[in-house]
Amino acid sequence: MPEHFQLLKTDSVTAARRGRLQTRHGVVETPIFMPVGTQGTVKAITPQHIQEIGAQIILGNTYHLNLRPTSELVKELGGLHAFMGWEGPILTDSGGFQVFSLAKLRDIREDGVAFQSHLDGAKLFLGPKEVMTIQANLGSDIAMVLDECPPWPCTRDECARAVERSFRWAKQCKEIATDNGFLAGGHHVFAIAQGSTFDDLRREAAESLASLDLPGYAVGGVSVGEPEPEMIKQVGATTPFMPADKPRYTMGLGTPPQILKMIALGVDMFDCVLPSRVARNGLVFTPDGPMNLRNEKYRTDPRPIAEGVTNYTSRFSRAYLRHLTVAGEMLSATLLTIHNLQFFIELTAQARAHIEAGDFGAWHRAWIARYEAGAA
Ligand code: PRF
Repeated sequence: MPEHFQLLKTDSVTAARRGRLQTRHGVVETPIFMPVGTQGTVKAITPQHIQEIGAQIILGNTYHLNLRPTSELVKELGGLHAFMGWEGPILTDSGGFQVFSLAKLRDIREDGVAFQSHLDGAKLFLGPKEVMTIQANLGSDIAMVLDECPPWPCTRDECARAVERSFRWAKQCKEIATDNGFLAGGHHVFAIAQGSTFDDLRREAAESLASLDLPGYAVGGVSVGEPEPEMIKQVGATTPFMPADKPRYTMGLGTPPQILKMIALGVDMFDCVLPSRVARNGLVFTPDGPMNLRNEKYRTDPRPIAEGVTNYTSRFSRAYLRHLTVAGEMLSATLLTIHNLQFFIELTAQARAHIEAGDFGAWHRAWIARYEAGAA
């Protein structure tokens, strides 16, 4: 058992796991939802709120932070934790995926990705060396390797090439993180298994990456446009071949039911912009499905967002929150972000409690049934 990750319990009915991950900035109890802080801020809330909603770890992003303000400046100012005033663990994505989705004129080569900044068109390049140096400059607790996420749908040949290249890049990232003392300093590096919709390529990706013996492993290339059953199938085709004694992370997922289904497949870590992004548009999550506060029917509603859901925002009425949202007040974004992120974080806390209690299987099915009945 590696000393940075303890597997405390595995569910007997599903593949759900209860674990504990040690980082340089503290312990993360898994399964866990991680709020996204792409630009060195979880949009609309302060680090004090991040702590108060129960977040144990947040995300940052190589692509964005290196374009602006640059990782060199962040390093000069003491690293990302000091720069943004967050003392807990930070996981950073490597940037390749954001190049594919944001940058102009990208060119994937064997040594990395050449692209033009979406901000000013500057010609830039990210290879294994660059992404590991940037993440070391940021002082990331968990750095992701550079990977190639093939589009959905893609041909088997395209996908096989992306899997092979992602393996080579992962291996180079590990070598760089070994040579520059990043791994020895207690920072973690996680590899990313691609493979699109091809089960055998997913297995090959997971098994070959496992041989690198890295501190953690991620499932990449899911939730890129494929239908939900396909997404769940892809995660289920990957997790059985990932090392059981290392943390597992699916990148960029999902809705509350999707998160519970992934936990049942043995995933430990999640991040998604969904709760914070839709909060800025007046959409909030409840145990009975999502709720659009802009709806006229809440104009005079004195009740909190959801009975039985207690957080800072629950002291305000639906009517007040609707008013703030319709009036375009900034406080709406803050209050609804607090509600949604705490909802996702508490969902994973409940999952942890039910894995410990031994009734996760029945609990997660009932939770999803109620949510979907309300959403219908
Ligand atoms: N790779 C990386 N980051 C990601 C993804 C990926 O495949 C995804 C896909 N769901 C989101 N973020 N490096």
